[in-house]
Amino acid sequence: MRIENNIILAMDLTDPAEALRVTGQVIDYIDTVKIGYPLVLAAGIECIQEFKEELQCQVIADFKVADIPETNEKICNITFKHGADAIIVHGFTGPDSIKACMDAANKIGGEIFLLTDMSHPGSGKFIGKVSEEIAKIGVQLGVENYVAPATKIESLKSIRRIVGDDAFIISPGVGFQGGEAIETLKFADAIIVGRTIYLSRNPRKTIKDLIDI
Ligand code: 3DU
Repeated sequence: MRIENNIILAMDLTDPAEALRVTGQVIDYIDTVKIGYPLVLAAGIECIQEFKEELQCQVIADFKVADIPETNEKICNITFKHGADAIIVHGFTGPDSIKACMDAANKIGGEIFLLTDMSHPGSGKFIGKVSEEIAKIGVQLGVENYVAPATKIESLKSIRRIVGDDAFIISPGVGFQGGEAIETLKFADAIIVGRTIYLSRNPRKTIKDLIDI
């Protein structure tokens, strides 16, 4: 996936009109928006298509899919049918659950991002302990896209080592969660930034400053 200026906007505002308005303010700097449960549960899954049509952007659906293979397949099918270009999938559920998402994506020409580790402090308790194994399973299955945390550079670095330079890594946690863009982009292909942009008094300036660093 090609991502303009290596920045993905995580649009987690829950007022649909406000979400579109704020994204519209920065859309000439970016071409990819991550939409997850906060906005989709507030606005309905149709908001994916609305963003794509109104803003001409790519949409990554952050649904952190984590169920049995049969249910994962259904979730992916519905998400892609509603226009998502890619979907984020948990890896801890194991290879069969991941594979079901890959198959659904391949059928429709969509992409999956495999979530290997998370950025919040509590992630060290469980997922952080198996993140390398998750990345290895991704490599075995032929997954091309990964999510790894900007707040844990050592984890991000080791996931890059495992998945290789040809894999595509996107990284959340820059800004509000404490991650730094420059350091993160040494190992990730794009950063995911939410509150720093959408809660800014001047989202255009904030995103421009991020691009210019
Ligand atoms: O902290 P921010 O507001 O910049 O938003 C980060 C986004 O990335 C947000 O949508 C969150 O749900 C998502 N995310 C993480 O922050 C950390 C992860 O490990 C995975 C996803």
